[in-house]
Amino acid sequence: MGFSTIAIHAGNEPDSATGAVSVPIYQTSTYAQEGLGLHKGFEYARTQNPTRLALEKNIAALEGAKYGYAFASGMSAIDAVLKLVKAGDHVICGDNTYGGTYRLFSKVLANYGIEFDFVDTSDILNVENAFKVNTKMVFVETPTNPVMTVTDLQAVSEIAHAHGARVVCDNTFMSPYLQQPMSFGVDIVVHSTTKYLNGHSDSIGGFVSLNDEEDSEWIKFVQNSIGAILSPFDSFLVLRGTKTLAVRMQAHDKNGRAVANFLAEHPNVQKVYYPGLPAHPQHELAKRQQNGFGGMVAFEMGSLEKAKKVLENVKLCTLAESLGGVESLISHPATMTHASVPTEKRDKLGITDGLVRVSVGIEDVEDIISDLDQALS
Ligand code: P1T
Repeated sequence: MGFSTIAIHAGNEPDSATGAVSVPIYQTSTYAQEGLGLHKGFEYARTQNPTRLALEKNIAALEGAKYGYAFASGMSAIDAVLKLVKAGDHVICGDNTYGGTYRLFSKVLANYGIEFDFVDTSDILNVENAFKVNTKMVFVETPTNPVMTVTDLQAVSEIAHAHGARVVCDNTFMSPYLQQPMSFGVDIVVHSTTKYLNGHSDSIGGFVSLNDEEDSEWIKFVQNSIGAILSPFDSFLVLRGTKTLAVRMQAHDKNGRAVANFLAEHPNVQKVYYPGLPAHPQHELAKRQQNGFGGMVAFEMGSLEKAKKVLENVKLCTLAESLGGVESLISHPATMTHASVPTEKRDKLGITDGLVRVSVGIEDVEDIISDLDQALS
């Protein structure tokens, strides 16, 4: 079956009680049991909820995975995946990830005896050289937030598997429509469903997809034990969102390319970060690995003052954190999404005070471009 058919139908069977075509919001905390140990597979809503279950089947199918679990946020999904490693284990992580991921790893999980090394995974030699005897996981984001560096998922998977380590890919920026990490050997895919999967900037959520049965049982156990579950209402919203994922991503991709090309030609813009541009260092890899380039674009203005002028003069684009919604958002990574990354590290990565990030929405692209144009000039 094709992607859109799966998006619309997987997990979306008519409701068994009423025939409702749209999966109902099962807003309940618990379920009546007919007798001791006699129930319909639902005991308590932290453990099981039919709306969440429908979404779990849906996104797992979109990622080509056997199992899927929905969490209260992207961060709680990532945290659950990191519960697959223990004190004394070593994790290799891309040096540019969402700032919150870096914060979770370096400021929280490092306190529990998990060792992290942050390397530029776009150069496979860095990954190879970072392995230690205790390396159990490689965590990559591709393209990265916000400088859009692309990592070769197949090469990383081959090296990691040769060392007996799992590969985790944060697929938030691409969505399963534009990138299928498991087809390159990735073991676990995580998402902030807050972004493209939900697509309407009205829900916070996260997702873990995987194929290994033992790891899947553990993630399910962690989901229930810690309880960072996605609510029934949010599950409904994301399930509704994924039905239009393909058409939205086509529109984000089209608009993203147009905005990146416009910015690349603009005299006031010093540099554009977008894998769809031939000048991008991993353009060829992105063409091979992705089914498009998406709607995330970052650009360098040269100074905080110039960046500020753009950020404060846009009218259609909204100055806000987050991404992946139908509306265009503009942000300043250094002080917003990546404020928790130390300044020297930010400078090294290119997350300068002059860097501006746009989540290109699906408005009419001429309107987005003319808004950026007037703000730039
Ligand atoms: O916000 P939350 O749903 O917890 O997701 C965290 C997260 C994980 N992974 C990536 C690649 C992300 O971009 C995010 C969240 N990012 C933003 C809020 C942002 O504006 O970049």
